Amino acid sequence: MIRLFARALAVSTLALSPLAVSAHEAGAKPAHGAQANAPAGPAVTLGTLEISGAFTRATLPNAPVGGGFLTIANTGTEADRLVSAEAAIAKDTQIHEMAMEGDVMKMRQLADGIEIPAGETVTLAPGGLHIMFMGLNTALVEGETVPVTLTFEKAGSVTVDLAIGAAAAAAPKAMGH
Ligand SMILES: [Cu+2]
Repeated sequence: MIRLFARALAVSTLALSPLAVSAHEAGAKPAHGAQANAPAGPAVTLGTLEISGAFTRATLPNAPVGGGFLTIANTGTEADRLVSAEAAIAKDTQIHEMAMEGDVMKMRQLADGIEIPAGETVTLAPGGLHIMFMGLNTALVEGETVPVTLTFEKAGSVTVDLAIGAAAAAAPKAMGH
């Protein structure tokens, strides 16, 4: 068992660029119980969208990338779409997903963004959908917050404060709802 697990880790590490591994390492590990829950930024309402549980993780001073996580509930009767994200902390902010391709965990940019179906809730969380900060200008310090502007196809734009949790923080407890 242990040997199989070690091999799976090695394979997934190879499949990702070295930059990506540092940001996603904790999310890709199944050792969920060992992680502390992250604090969450204040919930924000934009039209029929409710955005909550926004957090990111502390990084080392020269870390090249970081991930942003939050929950978007669409209480309306029409689908919307998260089309882009912007943050001053990074040279480029993208929308990504991590997914298994065969036995390998891979990350890719979602050029069309993420659909938020009517009446549904979409969660961006470690190991799955996420906002990716490429080329961090600054270290992310636990206890501080990071403003990120989200743009939706119909609802427009809103700025959300991501609470910075511990380096290996799991999703805030409230995200399970
Ligand atoms: Cu990513």
